[in-house]
Amino acid sequence: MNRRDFLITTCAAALAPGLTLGAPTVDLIAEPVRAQILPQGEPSPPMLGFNGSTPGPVLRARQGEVFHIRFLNRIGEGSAVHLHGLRSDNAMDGVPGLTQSVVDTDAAFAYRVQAPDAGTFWYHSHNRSWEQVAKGLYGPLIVEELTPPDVDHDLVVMIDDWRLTQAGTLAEGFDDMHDQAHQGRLGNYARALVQPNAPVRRGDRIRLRLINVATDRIFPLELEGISGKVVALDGMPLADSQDTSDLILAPAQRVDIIADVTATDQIGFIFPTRDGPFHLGKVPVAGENLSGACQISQCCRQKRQRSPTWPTPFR
Ligand SMILES: [Cu+2]
Repeated sequence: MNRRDFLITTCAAALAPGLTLGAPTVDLIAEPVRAQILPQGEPSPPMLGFNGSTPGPVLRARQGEVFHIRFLNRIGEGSAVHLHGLRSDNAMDGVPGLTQSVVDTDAAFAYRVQAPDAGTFWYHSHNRSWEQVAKGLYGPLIVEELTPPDVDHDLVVMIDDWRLTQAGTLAEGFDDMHDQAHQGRLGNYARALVQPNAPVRRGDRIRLRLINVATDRIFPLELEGISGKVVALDGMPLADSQDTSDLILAPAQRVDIIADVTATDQIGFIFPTRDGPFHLGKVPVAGENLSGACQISQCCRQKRQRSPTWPTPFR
């Protein structure tokens, strides 16, 4: 993270709209894309994505439901889709050379999955992943509880870093031996991408689904503007919720938080660095939820029936 990166003001960036899984089959098309990971007005480098964007669309399934994904590979080399963290039939786990053959370019593969567990997962290429994931072949996979916790917003937050050139394109050299000897490729620019990209209100209760999709970077993370608890880690519910301080997300890790919005302007996702706090992204806050605000100020007009304890969201 250099000084120039630190000084770049992050702007709100959206993930692609969601796709509901189930019947009928959903098409997931891996293809070259251009991505505005830098602020508006800066270059949008050529990358890889699903259905026209990186990250790919938020895939949402219901716990226990069977869903079908038709993967179409148009990236110009072999690939496959791994459903990270999800218990599934081995043949549907998307790991070329282990659970299936690589899907050649212009070929397709049909995934049929039944998701036994609710939680926050993600999908990504599992072929030459140090390059294909670093170029953007990933997206969120959400399995919703049959009775989801009572929240006003369910927000997916994907955190990544990229190694960019001064011209704002992705640096080449993915097979660099120096990187591989040092456990992988660290980026020099990082962001948190939020979906949906819409304001919340002070007093709203939100669920945050944080996903670290970086191939190599461990993110310590500070959250501004909310008060709540960690309720699940890596798609697994916690028997006892935990504080949201001292969060650390290693590559591929997920953290689910249920919290009330205390800020009046924005929720901030802060990456503390030796050079100071780096603002990865934000959720704008506009207006006030008076029923929700009583969770904070104990003064309420239209008190909503809500559990006084932090709900455990799974099973
Ligand atoms: Cu994975």
